[in-house]
Amino acid sequence: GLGEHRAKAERMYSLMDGFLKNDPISLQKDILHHVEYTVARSRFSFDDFEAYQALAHTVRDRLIERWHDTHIYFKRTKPKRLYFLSLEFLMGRSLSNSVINLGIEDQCAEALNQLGFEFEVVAEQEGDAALGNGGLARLSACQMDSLATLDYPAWGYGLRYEYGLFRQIIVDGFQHEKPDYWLNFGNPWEIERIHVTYEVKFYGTVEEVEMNGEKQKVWIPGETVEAVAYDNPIPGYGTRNTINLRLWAAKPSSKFDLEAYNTGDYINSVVNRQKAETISNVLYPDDRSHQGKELRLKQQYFFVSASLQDIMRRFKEEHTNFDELPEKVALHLNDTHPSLSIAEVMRMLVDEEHLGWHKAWDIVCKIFSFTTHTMVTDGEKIPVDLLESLLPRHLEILYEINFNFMEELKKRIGLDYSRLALLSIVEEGAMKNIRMANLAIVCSHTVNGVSKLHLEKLKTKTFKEFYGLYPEKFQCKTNGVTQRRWIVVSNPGLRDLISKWLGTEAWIRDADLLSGLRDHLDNADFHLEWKMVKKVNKMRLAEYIEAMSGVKVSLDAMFDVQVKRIHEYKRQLLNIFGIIHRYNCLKNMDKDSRRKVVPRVCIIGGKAAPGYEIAKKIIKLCHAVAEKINNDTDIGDLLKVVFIPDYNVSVAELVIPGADLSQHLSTAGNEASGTGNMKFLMNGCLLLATADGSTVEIIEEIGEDNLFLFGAKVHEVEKRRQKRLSNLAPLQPAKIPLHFARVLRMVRDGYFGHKDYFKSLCETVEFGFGNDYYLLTSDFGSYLEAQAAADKAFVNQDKWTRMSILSVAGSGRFSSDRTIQDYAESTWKINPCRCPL
Ligand code: RUG
Repeated sequence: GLGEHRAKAERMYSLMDGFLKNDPISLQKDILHHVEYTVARSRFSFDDFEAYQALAHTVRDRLIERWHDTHIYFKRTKPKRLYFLSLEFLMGRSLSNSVINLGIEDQCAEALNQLGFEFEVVAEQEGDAALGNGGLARLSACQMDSLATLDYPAWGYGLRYEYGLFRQIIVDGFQHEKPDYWLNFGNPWEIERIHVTYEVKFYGTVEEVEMNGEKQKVWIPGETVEAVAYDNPIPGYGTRNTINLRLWAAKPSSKFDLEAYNTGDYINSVVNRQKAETISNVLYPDDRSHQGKELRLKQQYFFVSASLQDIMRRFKEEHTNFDELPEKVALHLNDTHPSLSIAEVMRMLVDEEHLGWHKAWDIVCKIFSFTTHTMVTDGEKIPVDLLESLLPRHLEILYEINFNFMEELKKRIGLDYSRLALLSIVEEGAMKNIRMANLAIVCSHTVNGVSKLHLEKLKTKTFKEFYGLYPEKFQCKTNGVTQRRWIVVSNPGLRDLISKWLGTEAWIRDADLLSGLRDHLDNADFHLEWKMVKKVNKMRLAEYIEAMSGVKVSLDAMFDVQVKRIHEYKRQLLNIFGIIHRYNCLKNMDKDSRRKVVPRVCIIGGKAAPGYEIAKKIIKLCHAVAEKINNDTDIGDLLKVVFIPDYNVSVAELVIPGADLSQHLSTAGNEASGTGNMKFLMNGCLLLATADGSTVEIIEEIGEDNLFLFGAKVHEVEKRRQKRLSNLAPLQPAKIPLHFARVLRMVRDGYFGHKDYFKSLCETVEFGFGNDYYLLTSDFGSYLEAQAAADKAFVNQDKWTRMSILSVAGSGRFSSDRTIQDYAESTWKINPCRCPL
């Protein structure tokens, strides 16, 4: 009985010698143990990489301990749980983040030191886990950190791609993509759960059978694949809570295809089985469109099906009645990618649990919430014929959901067919599609935008019709980033400085406390230390730049950075045109004027989706311009241009703290939120930006005077586009700003070489061709003015430092802790569940 169980537990506990200890000696012992028995190297001879592996396993042991305790505690207390479904997580490196969140960074550093290693060097050995494209995926990672830190009973679910986001190689200025087989050297941060597997089915037919006197639909699948769980512990900061990110990998089903084997087609049947593994092989490298690809749909369903089987199993272990599901389970759709979950839960409840349709639908509508991350109106769609073959039962369910929705709508709005067509989940036409966003909105109790501006656009444009129907569903959850990763891990100098002047480290859990920095705004010592921290970070970045590109840069120059995915709407081209203009100005200056110029290092980095030709041309142009300018001895240190290859999370951790100025140039109304702006803000870097996405809210916090704002506002953008289009004849050359025309002509006429190659790039901003959809022409003047204002401010270092301090002091609102708390309270309705020590 119970006594026996307790006695057994106590004996096991005494055998285990209590919890693992975190003093430097115990850590050293554990590191050496792992060198010898996990890495299988001699403890008398191991290198930095092996030291990393051994330390990672040492930390992992501690993570597992807390992770077990957290799960036992959750199991015992049975709180309502959040399941965060996302097809992408950009976790980056784990070592530094883990030791900081576990509170053992000094002890680990000392342990390594005594063994003759340096923590920073050892940590550098780790590769990035890049299971995502960009903003959305890194946001998921930040939010997992906040969920753990704030003690929420949450799990993340995603896919364990074997090839993460491609590695960007630059050859002769052109982007090439190399596969990122990130698991080559093993991954100590995951735990393979060979016993946690689920069958995921595809294809086949649907049949109707009689069951207990009632007609019932039965799906007879044609292919079965196995999903295996890989668990990734996510430690909170300042808490024992360590939550789980469960990623699924595809394996061939363990069931034999007996017929194929028996007919002697052994080789082919093994090859076919092996094909199953391809489902989770590779991440799609485009963050904007995945339309109509069968493998992508397979990935989505594979992930959805495995996650929901796991979630339902856990629910059924603890509860007996599905009526309790909404009180115990919150399912969050991170963008439309996991929206098939809706059809899958309906299928499970109706076909497998035999609940009536209406009861199942009632439950489903209470458990889902949805966040959209895009400004694009024409969202994700799945072709009906693809669904019909891959998931025939789900298609039927989607049709039924839509039929009921349309019937309900007709009662509400009458037979207004054009409105009905807009709202329908099924898009009619030559190619019939399922509109994933419409599905998610109809079924979710909450539809979240990722900034105020984004929500406004959702309400007034993208989902205007839906907003009219369900105004209460639409909410704003402005994005945030975790200060643990973006200050504590990446900028230790700033961390120490902030803690010293605030007299506390409490801001690491409560970012609002950063506002206390304003109290020292005029303190000369504080200014001095602040500038020193930036200088050290700039040195680090300068060394990296030299190592990567061979370009030597001056630390006195303003480090001006634009790092993000390459997209026309993000307007890296505007930046490059600005650089060319600056170069022209310098060339025309006399010696005296040149002496007054603020030297600049213009740093650009980012990946272009492999099939996105114009984005790839932007990268090439950046290199061509850099080559010209950097080799012009007449210009010297006054202007340098650097492209940082293979921009990823760990590169960001180096670049962001070293930046003086950062550029966020999206044409207003195109960036749903942006999170890079928040990371730079937290690192005391001034922003040069348009009033787009979350920048509008940054302005609310720090005031217009503390950043360099430019460009058309959202309400002006549409007018300018209309005006431009009404000029049916190509715009008169006289109407194109002179500076812009000159820069464009230089590129078009081959001043930077590759005249033919850049032709189509130039045409994107030319009238009569691409028509300058993103309004570079009309924003160029105000962009140059903002740049001039930045130069002017930089000359006055006192003013600049004040602006920098005010940026960090105003960044508290952009912590993902604030976002997550808001989601927890108003959307998911979950409570903290803190595991006791
Ligand atoms: O482009 C958006 C960013 O504006 C946003 O900050 C980020 C996180 O919400 O998500 C990005 N995003 C959007 N990434 N993928 C998509 C496609 O839906």
